[in-house]
Amino acid sequence: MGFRKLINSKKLLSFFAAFMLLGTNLLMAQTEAGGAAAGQAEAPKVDWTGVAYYVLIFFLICLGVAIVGKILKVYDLTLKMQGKKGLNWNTVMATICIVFLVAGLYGAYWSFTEQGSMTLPEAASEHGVKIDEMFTVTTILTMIVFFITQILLFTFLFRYRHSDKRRAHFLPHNNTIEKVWTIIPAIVLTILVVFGFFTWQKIMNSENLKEDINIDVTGHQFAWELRYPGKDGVLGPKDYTLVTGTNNLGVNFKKKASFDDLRVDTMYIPVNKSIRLNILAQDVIHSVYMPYFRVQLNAVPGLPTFFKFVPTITTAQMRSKLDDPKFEYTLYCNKICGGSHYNMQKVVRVVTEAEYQTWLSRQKPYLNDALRKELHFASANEQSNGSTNRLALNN
Ligand SMILES: [Cu+2]
Repeated sequence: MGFRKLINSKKLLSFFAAFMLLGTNLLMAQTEAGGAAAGQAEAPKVDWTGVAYYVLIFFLICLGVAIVGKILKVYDLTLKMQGKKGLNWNTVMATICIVFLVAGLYGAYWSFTEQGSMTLPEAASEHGVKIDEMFTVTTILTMIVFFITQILLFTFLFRYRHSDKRRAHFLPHNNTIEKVWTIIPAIVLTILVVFGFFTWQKIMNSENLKEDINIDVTGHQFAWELRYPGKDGVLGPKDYTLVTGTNNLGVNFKKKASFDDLRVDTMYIPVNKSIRLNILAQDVIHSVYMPYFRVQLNAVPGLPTFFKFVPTITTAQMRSKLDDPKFEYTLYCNKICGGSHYNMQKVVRVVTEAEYQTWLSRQKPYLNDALRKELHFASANEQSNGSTNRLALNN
């Protein structure tokens, strides 16, 4: 069979489409099950023997359908040879439609129960709960429409199958029907969009408050750099022309606010406090993604963005909720930003205020000895003697 013939074959194409649909569904369900069994830390494994088994079942079902079709065809021919009327293929097709409806509705139910938990984990932030509510309302509404339309479509196909005794009614145009199916979806969609708009405005239109904890998150190929303000609570300014191997964020140390800034490895954040992430990128577009907090915002070079959120569940509480002592919140990059993109992960720990303060007091300043040397600053000893501002600004 030539290639052109192959891709023009409707049977082959529909077979392939059905196979891909079922295959991806099964693979996703298995990956999820594997991941749940292996725990969060290990990569989910795909059980290929299981997949082969399901592929075989799929082929057997197809074979079964083909055999039933052939038997019906032979039965039809036998009836005709005996001078009888033969099979009513319209009734056969209409019955298949009902079978398809029942199987399809069960498939939708199966997909929800097997893969529903894969959508998003429990929200661990204030605005996350609101986002989830919006998702739930939208899903419920669309599912109601889905079930009603599918049931009507296939039942009508069955009920009004061709019959020699009945004439079809020709309906060229009906304004009432047009109005109903234009106005009702328009109202529903407007309500959804308006509620979405208010929720979005509430999340994004957040004022900057003094008590916000400012954290600088800078993405570069391939890591996230975290910078916390020191005792003054203010992050020092940055300038890309100051970027060097040691000062890889380009912090401007001519400004006093920069002196006590801290460079940290793990993002510690206190529970129930407002966190402001200042999101930056140094090379290509990255994206800050923290699924548990429903936080995702692009990190665009030259275009600083920020996102404010309030974490509500500590890491310890989430560990006991999930019954997983190794659980960690994670900050990912979810833009495919290059070869080692997967490396862009940071552990995020939500802790109590007291734990946060203890951790903060142990962090090292960004301005380390190597940086002092590079910038020709006064030595570390002199610094601790109180000569903080005695700088040789000749860099
Ligand atoms: Cu990235």
